Amino acid sequence: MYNHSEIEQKWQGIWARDGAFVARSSERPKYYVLDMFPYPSGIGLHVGHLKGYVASDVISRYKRARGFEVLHPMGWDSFGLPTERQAQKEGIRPEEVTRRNVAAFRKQLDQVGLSYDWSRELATSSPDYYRWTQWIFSKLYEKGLAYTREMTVNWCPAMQTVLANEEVVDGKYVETGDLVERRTMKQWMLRITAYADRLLDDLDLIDWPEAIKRMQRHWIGRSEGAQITFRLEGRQDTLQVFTTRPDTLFGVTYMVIAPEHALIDELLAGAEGDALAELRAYVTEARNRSDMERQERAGGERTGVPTGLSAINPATGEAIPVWTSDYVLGGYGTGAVMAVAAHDDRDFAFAKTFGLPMREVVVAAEHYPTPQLSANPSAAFTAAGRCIQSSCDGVSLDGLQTPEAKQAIIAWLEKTGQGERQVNFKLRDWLFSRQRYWGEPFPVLHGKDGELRLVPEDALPVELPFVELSDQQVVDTAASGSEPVFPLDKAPESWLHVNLDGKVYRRETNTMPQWAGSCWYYLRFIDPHNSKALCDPEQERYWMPVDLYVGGAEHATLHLLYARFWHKVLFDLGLVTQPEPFQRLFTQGMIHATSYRDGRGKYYYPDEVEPKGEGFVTKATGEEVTTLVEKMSKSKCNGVPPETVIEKYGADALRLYEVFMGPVEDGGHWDDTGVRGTRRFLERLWNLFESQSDLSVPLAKDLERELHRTIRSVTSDIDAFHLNTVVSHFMALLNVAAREKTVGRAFFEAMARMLQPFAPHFAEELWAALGHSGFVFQAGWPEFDPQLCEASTVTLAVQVNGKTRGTVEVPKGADKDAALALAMEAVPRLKEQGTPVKVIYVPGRILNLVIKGG
Ligand code: ANZ
Repeated sequence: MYNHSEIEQKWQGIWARDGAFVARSSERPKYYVLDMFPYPSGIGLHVGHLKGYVASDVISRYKRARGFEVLHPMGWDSFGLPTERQAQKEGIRPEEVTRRNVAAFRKQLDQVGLSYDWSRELATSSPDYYRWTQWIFSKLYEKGLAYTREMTVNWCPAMQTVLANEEVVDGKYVETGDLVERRTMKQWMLRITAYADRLLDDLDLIDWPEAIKRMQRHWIGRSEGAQITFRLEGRQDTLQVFTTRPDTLFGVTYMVIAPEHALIDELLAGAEGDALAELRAYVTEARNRSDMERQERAGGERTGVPTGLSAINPATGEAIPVWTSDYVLGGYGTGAVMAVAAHDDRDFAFAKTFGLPMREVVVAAEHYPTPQLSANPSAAFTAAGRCIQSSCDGVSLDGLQTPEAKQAIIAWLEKTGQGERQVNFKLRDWLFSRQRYWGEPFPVLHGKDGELRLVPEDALPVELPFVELSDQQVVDTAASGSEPVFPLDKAPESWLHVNLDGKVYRRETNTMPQWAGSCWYYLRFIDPHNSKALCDPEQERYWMPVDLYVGGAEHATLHLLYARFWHKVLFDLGLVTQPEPFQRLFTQGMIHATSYRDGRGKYYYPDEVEPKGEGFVTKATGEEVTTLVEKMSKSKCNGVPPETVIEKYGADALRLYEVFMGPVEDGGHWDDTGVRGTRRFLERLWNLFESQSDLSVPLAKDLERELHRTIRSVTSDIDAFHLNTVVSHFMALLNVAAREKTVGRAFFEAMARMLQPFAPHFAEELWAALGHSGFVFQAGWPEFDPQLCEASTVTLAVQVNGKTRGTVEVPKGADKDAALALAMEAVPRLKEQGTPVKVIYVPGRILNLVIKGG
């Protein structure tokens, strides 16, 4: 009987005792497999989280068996808001919450038999680690890539912190529904935009899913166009716009500026009484909406008001009105657009709403030169085409195709000093400060005179000071007009004030966002205990880049872009030798599971419901519940904790099921009966082994062939990352073996070696039972013999005058005469019928004989 608990605990103990998975740089080729390290939350892991961890472990173990030096580390992304909230709720310190959650996560992971090198464990919240996060920040600052700026930010009074744009919908914090205000505050920014081009171009160097690359390209959002200057009527200053369609300049009939535009502040400041009351009211309201919301609304109803200003179209000399509307974003381009209602959807909708004029200046190439112009078009023509109505004294675009027209007008604008070619990016600089306690302090000092200076390198880390739990919240003093007081503002004086070179400085009291620690952890894993450098250059050369990075697709733009940015900065500093950190990326799909919900939206655990009729009812009240298939999560009561599965079926059965369920990138549907299936497979294999009395027998031909074929397909499937099909190959092979009376050791040895990445405890136990000392993962990967994979004979159907009379085994590649001779011998009473007058032979399939009177 296969006793999984005993066997699994035994091998986990031995692996740990022997440091079996400790990685060392050597002469051998390396392979670095990295999981996105978890945030140790209080909720713990469910089986859905394990899918990626199991997949990366399979690859790590496989690569070790193939002779690679494998680095497969694990650690904790342990700074962050949820821990802080948990600490507040329970009245214990965040350090304590972190310790507890890390211990719980570690226990969960250990039970799964993952082959991590725990000697390299790290946590982003430990001073040894964040010392180097601060050090990298210092380098960013020295290079001018970190700066402070007054910013309009999303301030959530309930959470007492600034939120990212992505976290705000309809003016509320998505997680809690709390109202969010727009506020101006001084913030730390990182100049990621300086790397926009390289972040875009270098995507070509890496082997990532196309979908993720596309998201990054979109996020970076490079667009080519022109900046054009419009004179303002009766004023000295001008209005700059960024446009991707300078070829439509003759079609500009009005202008729109963002409610944040500096011109508006100027107008309002100069207005007497309530002269511009309507404008003032509009911009006050619009500025309180986040960019996200404003872009989403762009599809719907238009709002806006005229500013009273007029601009001059540089091509036509016409005076056109300047409006303000929230569809123009303050932070993109110049915060102003030249509106071409006939050729831009947003401008079209705006013009329709407010009855503004349109002028068509581009037509589809097939309608040129005899376009059908309509005074009242029903939609904007946004495609490329050819220009019409686009001539003035200095330049004519008429008849030109869109790309040529763009070049021509830019050349004219540049010649006349009215504009220039320009590339713009959607990417914004990264808002890098948070007003929280549980994060990295900035290594920055402020002098009374406004001097800003870095904490000297030998004084790093700047440790997070002790602040009473009750003081770890922001005190919002906005009502009284003063700045809010951050948690670190309440640190002891001895921390807050620093005497340096005879001058007194006050420490920066913002903290870094949670993204900071995860920007470079893959480098620290290479050399985690180095106290002189963030990692040793020689180790870096050996281990980098990460060969395989596995994690959730939700990190497509933020973490994966931030980490690439820091890496490139380190590259420019000569601290790393690779331009990109993660050579190959694999994203894991979500695991779904059945959930049960009643009419009021309350969820039930599977053991709280029972089947009735077609559906399910609650055991407690008999009320009907709806069954749904949803993403596995604690809140839906459908999260399956790994420990219950492991206790019942074992970690190996769980691991096999995790990969069997579906392709890593697709996720899959969790179903308990599936684990029972993989468990039964292991039991059958074990029982087959135990039932053998003599392992020295050679393998039956069929089994030998199937074994070699299995090794071949398992090897190529793992190489292609098709892990789910591997388990089916194992099962099919076992079925063939089970048909034999005796099965020799060659089968079990190959099975142990192939199963090792998937069901490692089982494989070690089998390997030891076969009399081997040493680990199976060190025994190498089984080889297949291509010749043994091939069947040596084929079966032909033998027909006489079209009727099947029997079959014959012939060697593969037998010619017509050989096949005929063999058929004559094999098929009863064929010889007696005489020589065929005709023989039709389809190799591998049919031998048809035409026999007179047959
Ligand atoms: C005139 C025009 C005519 C435009 C036309 C488009 C089509 P990307 O960079 O691809 O997003 N735009 C510029 N700044 C803006 C801002 N701050 N807020 C909202 N919209 C802005 O597109 C750039 C285009 O978006 C620019 O080209 C501008 O409209 C608009 F037939 O200018 B276009």
